[in-house]
Amino acid sequence: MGNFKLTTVEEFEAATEKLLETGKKVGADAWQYRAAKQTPHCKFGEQGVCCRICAMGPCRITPKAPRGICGCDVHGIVGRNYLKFTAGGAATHSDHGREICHTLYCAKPEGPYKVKDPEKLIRIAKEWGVETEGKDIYDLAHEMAYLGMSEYGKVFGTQNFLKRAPQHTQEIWEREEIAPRAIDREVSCSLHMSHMGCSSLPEALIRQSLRAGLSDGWGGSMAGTEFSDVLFGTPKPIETEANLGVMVAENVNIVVHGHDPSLSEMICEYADDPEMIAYAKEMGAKGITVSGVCCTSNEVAMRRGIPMAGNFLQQENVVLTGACEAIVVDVQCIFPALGPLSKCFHTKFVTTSPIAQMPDAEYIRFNAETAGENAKAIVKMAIENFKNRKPELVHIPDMKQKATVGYSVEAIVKTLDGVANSQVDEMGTTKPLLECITSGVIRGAVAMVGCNNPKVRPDTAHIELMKKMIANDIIIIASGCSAQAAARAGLMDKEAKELCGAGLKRVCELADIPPVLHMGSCVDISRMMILAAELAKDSGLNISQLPVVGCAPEWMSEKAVSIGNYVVATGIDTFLGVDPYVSGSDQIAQLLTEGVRDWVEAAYTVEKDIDKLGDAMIARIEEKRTALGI
Ligand code: MSK
Repeated sequence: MGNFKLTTVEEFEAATEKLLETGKKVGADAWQYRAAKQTPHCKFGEQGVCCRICAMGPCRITPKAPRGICGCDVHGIVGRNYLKFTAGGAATHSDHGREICHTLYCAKPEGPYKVKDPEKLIRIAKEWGVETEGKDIYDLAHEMAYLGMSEYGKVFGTQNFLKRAPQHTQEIWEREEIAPRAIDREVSCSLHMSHMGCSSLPEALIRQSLRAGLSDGWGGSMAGTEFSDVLFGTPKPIETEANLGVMVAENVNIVVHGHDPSLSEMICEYADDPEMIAYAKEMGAKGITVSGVCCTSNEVAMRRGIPMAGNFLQQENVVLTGACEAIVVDVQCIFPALGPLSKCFHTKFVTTSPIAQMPDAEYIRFNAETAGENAKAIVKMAIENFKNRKPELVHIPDMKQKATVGYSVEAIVKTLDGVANSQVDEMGTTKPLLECITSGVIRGAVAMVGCNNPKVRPDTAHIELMKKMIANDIIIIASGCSAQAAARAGLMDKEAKELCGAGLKRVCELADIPPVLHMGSCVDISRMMILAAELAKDSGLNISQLPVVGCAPEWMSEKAVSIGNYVVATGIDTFLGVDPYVSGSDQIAQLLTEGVRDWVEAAYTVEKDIDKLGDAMIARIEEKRTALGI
């Protein structure tokens, strides 16, 4: 095993403690203190039984008051809240996808945005029935971008990407009337249905929750992923590092945070510019280090090997190092706390999107047409801020791990197929992976996704569950903050094969992969759907028969609920470690954990005990194997 050693959660926590001490010296607030002040949480909110969708209330359901003023019962209230939550998540991911389509629409041969994967663009165009022969690649890019944006408001029909699903899955979606139509329509329809005086029937509300989720996973998120690959390149395995120790004390540190690679790609581009590096040296630094937080970090790690400083609950820590010249954000999962926190240090908190504007920030509006100038201005601002550091506050925890990232579906297929030069216009085959699964060398796969949540000891659930799975020969594909937890712990180091059961260890050695495969950001959970679809098609099985489950043990955002809905609606059992505010209605809880199985062949399991959650996932995988006789 050489010098390989996982970084433990205790070590993460010790590093955080030290940073919080720095914070105390400058009067900084932190999520740890705010979480303590916010607990215990409101029970009505936790159970989902508070209704404030009209101005007659707010109403909250108790044994003495079993109905709201309009007469809605607890099941209608919990169901409507769940649907609204889903709509928020679907809208968010999908709007990200729309922005990416717009960036593609602005792509030009002279840049700053170019088409980096023309083969993938042609492949998608053919799928969508668009003529590609003899077309200039930029004309095709603009045509596809326009069509991509049209998916959001298409008048008739369902999402183009649904055809990627196996026939059986498509039939389920049609039969159950959950095949998503226009993406915006599903979000809009969800808000309509959950308006005062519309749906209060649990089945109708949950059915629409699945449909809105599908409009995200097989619509907006898939557009975000696929067209990001066209623009910035389809990820391939690449080496990087993870944890706060990737920040370099002698350098100008720029931290990118958020989700949309249109911004972070440009920041990386200009931070690499010799003119900017020379300027940084002139200002007294040795160079420029860009690192990332949250999903934007996953995006640039997968394509450029940019190191990952941390995940969701580490975002304040990067500022607390005292060595962050600028934290540059776009959209989603950004703490408004970064504004006041940055004021305690020299850090510039730079917001860039009209979608995510916050107090105490420097707002540099970023858009695709002026991306180059905007990125240059931000990098320059960070460099000029280096001289304002307070050396006595600088402390970067000396901890980082090696990670191999960049496992897109294309990369997984190519790596496991061992075909170095497979045809670029084809997906290739998942048969080698299937053989590993059917022979039992690998027992199954878990898609580990989602955030951190102060309700769960941060990262523990992700890391402990992954360790348990790989020890049981279950391979992990990971995305979002779950992927970063794995990378920071060392589970994406190829040496982590030593923690695997004999079967998975052998596969890791033969294919030269880590046991936890980094599949990207939150929108990239659409990659997992494509992988499941390909596995089903190549095996002749239904997706729900595959020994594959999804898991979000520390989730917190609306997006995560939307994701959960599309993963379940795709036929994949999904395991949650945090309750989605539905415990107040036994009918809604029953539907989500059992009832939807009759519609889509999968359902949720909610279990807060991490050990039991892991056991339940293994049991489900083994159940599916037994049913297949393998
Ligand atoms: S960033 S949604 S905290 S995974 Fe995509 Fe992480 Fe969750 Fe945000």
